[in-house]
Amino acid sequence: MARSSDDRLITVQQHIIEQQRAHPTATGEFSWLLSGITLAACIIQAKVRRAALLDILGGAGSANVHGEIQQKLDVLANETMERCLGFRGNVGILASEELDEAKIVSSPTGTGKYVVIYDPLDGSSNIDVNVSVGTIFSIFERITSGPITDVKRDVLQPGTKQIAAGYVVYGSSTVMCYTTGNGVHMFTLEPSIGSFMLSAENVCMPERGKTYSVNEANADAFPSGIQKWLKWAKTKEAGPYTARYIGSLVADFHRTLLRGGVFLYPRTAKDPTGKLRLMYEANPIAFLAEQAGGTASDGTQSILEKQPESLHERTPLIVGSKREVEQVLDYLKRG
Ligand code: P6P
Repeated sequence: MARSSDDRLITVQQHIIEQQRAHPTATGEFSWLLSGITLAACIIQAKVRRAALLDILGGAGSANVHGEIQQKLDVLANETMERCLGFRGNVGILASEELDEAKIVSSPTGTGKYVVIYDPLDGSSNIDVNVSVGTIFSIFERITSGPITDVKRDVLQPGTKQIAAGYVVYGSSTVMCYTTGNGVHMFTLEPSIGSFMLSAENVCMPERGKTYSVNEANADAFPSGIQKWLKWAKTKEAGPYTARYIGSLVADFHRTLLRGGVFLYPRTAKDPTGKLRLMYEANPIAFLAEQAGGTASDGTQSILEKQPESLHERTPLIVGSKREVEQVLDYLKRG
């Protein structure tokens, strides 16, 4: 994994502009959009870090579209993302885990060409026990032009059409990881100046790992191929693997991206189509995984190839090093 040299103090904004140069057709307005996300991340992390002191832990007394109790920080993070992205002028549609429907962003300069779909604070149920949480985002260009009349057409695009994706993990440090289809790059927040500084460029996921990450409490409902792979992974012949499961997608994937191995959230008795959402969890994670040399599947097809039917649809997710994911898929094929 290439690392930035100490003498190259590069902020995420500088890096995005450099990335734009690699895309001759791109305009600076994409950098302007991504800087809205970094601003939101700075605001959210400041609240997450002091949550217990601000009386913003716990439930907000409301439920989201999935019937899940919204944490106060879910609502705050969602409002922050809307405020930071809604006035950039080039965002036409915002869609969030916390909003029932996608939202058309009206702007004085007409209708923005970008669609931003995000989970403002994934893993929020872990906040009260100080476990890492994260913000996940996926960016598309609208298919239609001019006034927005067909939101579904602009939003429900397959993951292969993403022009950028990333996450911010609020962990022992705050790290932003993004791709525009030209490699995966990581930036660590320097709190003293409020800037995300380049900390890892062109991140490559190891070909294989020694860790699997799954909530084995649900194992009885897993497809038999996955149960058999997990049984094999515990054998001496396999290595054996070690198990790591944080229960926060961004944290579990961040480790998988850096160390290799496989993260699995298969269908379960409670979530027969999988728990994780395609548009703002699986798709951005899959884009990053593939850009880093890994891969992501729902067990039968590539995550990025899936044609979404609805904004909040769920999917099984198997993501990580090529070797492990392909092995799991092979076990699934054999049943
Ligand atoms: P479980 C968090 O609630 C989340 O959506 C993901 O961040 C995480 O990977 C998953 O759910 C954990 O689910 O059922 O293992 O608690």
